[in-house]
Amino acid sequence: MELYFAPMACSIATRIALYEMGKGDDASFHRVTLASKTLEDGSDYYAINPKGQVPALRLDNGEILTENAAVLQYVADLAPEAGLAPAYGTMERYRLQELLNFIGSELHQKVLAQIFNPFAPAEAKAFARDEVAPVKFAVLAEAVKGKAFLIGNRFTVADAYAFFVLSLCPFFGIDLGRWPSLQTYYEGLAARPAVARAAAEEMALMKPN
Ligand SMILES: N[C@@H](CCC(=O)N[C@@H](CS)C(=O)NCC(=O)O)C(=O)O
Repeated sequence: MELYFAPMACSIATRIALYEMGKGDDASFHRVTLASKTLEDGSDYYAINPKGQVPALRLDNGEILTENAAVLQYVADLAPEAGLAPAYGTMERYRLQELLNFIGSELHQKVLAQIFNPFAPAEAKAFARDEVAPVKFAVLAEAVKGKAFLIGNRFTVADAYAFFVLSLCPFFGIDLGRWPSLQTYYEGLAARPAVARAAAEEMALMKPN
């Protein structure tokens, strides 16, 4: 299994999932430079993933799987005993899919990706930060009120994806302090050894040599 990632991009959720499951050593990690769509050897990343985005996961049979919601569930299902995704066919599994889609489409793409996009006009960024974010993040804040995890009392891949989104907020002008439940939830996730390890490793890759 090979994970194509960019440091501190949403692909960190898959790294976190692998570490949580104790399967970090079963994967190799290939760094992608998203600006140039190249790998470290200079080769064309579009040849791996025509979408030019991370994450992409090369499975042991050579197939490439993309899209966070699919990649995270695939990885979680490699070790069901780790509990990173509720069992297929259960209502909780649909809740997981509901959350992965909400985090991906509403928080990641409609808010963070807009603020991050260097080509987005200032008005679009301000709208995402000041109008959309408060409404969408309030939903997540409500979902974790008095809880350490989004689903039941176990860490799932939805928490891994939420960690990515929340970790960017302070850099994108979104103050988590306005939602105490989100702040507490985020701090709890950040303190998990697997999450802290993934974040430390990827932060180190962002430092200029
Ligand atoms: N729909 C994709 C979106 C993934 C995504 O937005 N990845 C970002 C990094 S966090 C990316 O690769 N951006 C570069 C680009 O879109 O060209 C998914 O859910 O996996």
